[in-house]
Amino acid sequence: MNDVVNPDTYERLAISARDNGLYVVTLNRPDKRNALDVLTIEELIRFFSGARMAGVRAVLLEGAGDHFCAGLDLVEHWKADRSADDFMHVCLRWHEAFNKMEYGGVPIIAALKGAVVGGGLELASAAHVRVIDPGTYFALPEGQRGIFTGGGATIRVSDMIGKYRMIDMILTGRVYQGQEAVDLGLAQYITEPGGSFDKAMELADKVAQNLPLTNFAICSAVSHMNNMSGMDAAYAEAFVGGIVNTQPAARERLEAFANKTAARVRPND
Ligand code: 1HE
Repeated sequence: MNDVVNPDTYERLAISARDNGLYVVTLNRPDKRNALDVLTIEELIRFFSGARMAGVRAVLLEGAGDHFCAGLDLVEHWKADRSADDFMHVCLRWHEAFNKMEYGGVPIIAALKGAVVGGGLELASAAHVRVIDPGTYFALPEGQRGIFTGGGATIRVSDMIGKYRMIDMILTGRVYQGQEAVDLGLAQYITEPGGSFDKAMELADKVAQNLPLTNFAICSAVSHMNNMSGMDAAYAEAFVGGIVNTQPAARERLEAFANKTAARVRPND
């Protein structure tokens, strides 16, 4: 077994293999509400840096216990009494982890519940699809804690809900949940109470059946292209399309369409 997917090599993450190259990655520190300490971030970097080459086709990301993630381990941070230089490096490791997730090419479906706050929201926003239930709530309590974001909220949360809503969240501690959170863009799906894991599993299972190179393009190229000018993005898209849309593995699927054996796209019931 590739060490990257060997559950015995992790302390903060529980890793479990399902069918079709689908893996469930669980933040496994429920007694601390899955607060992100240095070790958790290092383990996220290790898993997501090696996932694709280890054959991972999709990841369902969740938290153990009642909450997805309480954000930065405030107790560790307080005890360490870090210098500015030290904390800048902590933030850079967070960026390393979350960039590996967003740009790594492996689809990540987050099954959210309870608190998704501070760095927990930064982590969730590095996933490609977020599923919530009515009890899931989002907040940026940094303003109240006397600190600031450091794991990409200024980029990804602003991107999801707009700059001024993100500023309001961190300034006032505003909490979003339920359908309103979906309507604003914090999540793409809402389920019945307690249903986020099952829905995320259904989606992850579906996504794992796409061709890996196609998923790689979807889960890296779109983010990269969003950082480019329109002209450069169009050029890059043509390039990626040239490679992905001519992959030998796609021919079977294209042939099935041509032969009328492939499923057609239909409206929802
Ligand atoms: C923690 C943390 C944490 C819980 N760091 N230990 N994040 C926050 O400001 C959120 C802080 N946490 C909370 O508001 C609440 O804990 C929860 C809403 C998430 C959950 O409430 P509850 O009542 O279920 O749990 P609790 O009793 O508050 O906490 C249970 C334990 O988890 C307790 O430890 P214990 O040893 O006393 O049992 C808590 O100390 C521990 N715990 N959250 C450390 N965050 C790169 S910059 C990112 C900046 C941020 O992320 S700021 C946002 C920080």
